[in-house]
Amino acid sequence: MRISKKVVILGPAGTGKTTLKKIFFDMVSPLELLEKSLEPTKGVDTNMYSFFNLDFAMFDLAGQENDNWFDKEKDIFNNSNVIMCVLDINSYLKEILNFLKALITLYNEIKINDSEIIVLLHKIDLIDGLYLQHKTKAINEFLKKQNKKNFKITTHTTSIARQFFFKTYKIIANIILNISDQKTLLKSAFQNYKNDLEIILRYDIEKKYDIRALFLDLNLSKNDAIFHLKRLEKLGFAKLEENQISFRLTQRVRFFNSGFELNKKEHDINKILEMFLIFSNLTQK
Ligand SMILES: Nc1nc2c(ncn2[C@@H]2O[C@H](COP(=O)(O)OP(=O)(O)OP(=O)(O)O)[C@@H](O)[C@H]2O)c(=O)[nH]1
Ligand SMILES: [Mg+2]
Repeated sequence: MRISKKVVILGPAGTGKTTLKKIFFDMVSPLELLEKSLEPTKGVDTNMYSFFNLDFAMFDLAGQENDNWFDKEKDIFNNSNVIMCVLDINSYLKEILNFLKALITLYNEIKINDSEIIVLLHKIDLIDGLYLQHKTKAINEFLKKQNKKNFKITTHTTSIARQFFFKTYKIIANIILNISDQKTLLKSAFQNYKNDLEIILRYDIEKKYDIRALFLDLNLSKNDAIFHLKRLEKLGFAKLEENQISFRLTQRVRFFNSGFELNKKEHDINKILEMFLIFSNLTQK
């Protein structure tokens, strides 16, 4: 049986909502989006995705039209299951708290029954670590006080910059997993992503390799090599070229690897393979 869900992304203008969606749901290159900004969203951008037996619609709202979303157009939140609120952690604390207050008021007013709120405190690459800690703590304490009805509200700190990309990748993977209600994925299913991880750790970025390298280095037959590379292509990590005789790893690998290298010891390899499984099964419809 298929299940359907609705996710609404909102937040003040320019906080990074569309960027996050494009990078993690549409696999667009983070480098591209850091270098060249997107146009501000107008109205609402809607995309449909599937993930195993889940179909979900994402409504990406224009920050410039928040007055409308909180008032005349609040029907947009009807039947939503997840409200993803993206805030720029570099904004004034007062502005952040006011936005959250308005959101909680709206939530209580229109009783978005089953919906949970996920707050992303975004652009942490632009803030000093200690200041980030203080600000996050203040926001969490504020939410605890405001949330008298105890609905589900969680906060995460995120960024698309290289040093935080891996951390954010993991957060978004968990969000997708939670939306789908598939709490744990079968271990056997992600074990076969070991080769994919091996490939992105082994080769240099943007250098062209013959796919026969995968036979020599990892003992993969031509068909298996193409299978793994196609999967990496879907994840945005590789590009097959010249009629599938050569490949290159993309800049996205550099973003992914930076965070990975930083905390290698802490990482549970199974968690990483599970992340690959999650994003490989996310498809835009
Ligand atoms: N430094 C930094 N910049 C970011 C990050 N994420 C997004 N940006 C930048 O933030 C700017 C705004 O991004 P958008 O995704 O268009 O913002 P939005 O929230 O969709 O804005 P509206 O559509 O107007 O509501 C762009 O210039 C992005 O490159 C981040 O993690 N760090
Ligand atoms: Mg936008």
